[in-house]
Amino acid sequence: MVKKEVIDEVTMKRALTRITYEIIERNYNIDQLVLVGIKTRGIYIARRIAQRLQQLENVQVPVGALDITLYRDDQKNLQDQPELYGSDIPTNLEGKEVIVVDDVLFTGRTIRAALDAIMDFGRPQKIALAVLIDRGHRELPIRADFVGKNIPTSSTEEIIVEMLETDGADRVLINKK
Ligand code: 3GP
Ligand code: 5GP
Ligand code: MG
Repeated sequence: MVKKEVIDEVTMKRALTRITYEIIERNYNIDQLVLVGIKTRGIYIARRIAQRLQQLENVQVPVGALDITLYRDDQKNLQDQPELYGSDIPTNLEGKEVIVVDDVLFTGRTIRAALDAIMDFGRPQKIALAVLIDRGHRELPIRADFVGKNIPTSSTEEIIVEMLETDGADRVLINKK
């Protein structure tokens, strides 16, 4: 196994700052904006984007959380249908402009499940997707509106996302098996 660092702390900071500027440029109705992070690291990324929106635009954007579990030990055990566990959405999403945030976009099935879950909280005006890493291999017609870095992978490679909140460091590694 060979692990190679593909994003360091400074690069991650810059990528999240750039995504925040892109969100601002996209002319969202910032009063209606809600960020929804997907379990663990997607939630941390959403919180960091919200922090930057506060610093840059002086707005407090609510951050919600979705817990979608794929139940997998390795690539071969990928379940077709990710299961929804818990969610903590701070506000009714009716008419809101929602940005779903995740660490890694892979097959797209997690995001499809997230879209389903979000609709249970009301009908948003629009939904976009922000991810730190797009590693390719989509199995559904889903793409991200905001991407930190595209990292084309083979199906045996794995992206390891480390974040200060859980892993004591901010960096992304690629694990070539
Ligand atoms: P996350 O909860 O921060 O997204 O799926 C549980 C964790 O395992 C995830 O953390 C994810 O980052 C990590 N992980 C690493 N490789 C994979 C993978 O191939 N599939 C899934 N679902 N998670 C992976
Ligand atoms: P998808 O549903 O698009 O196949 O996978 C997206 C989810 O699975 C993300 O939330 C992510 O946590 C996880 N995932 C899939 N592949 C990887 C990977 O290579 N590395 C990491 N860290 N997470 C992955
Ligand atoms: Mg994830």
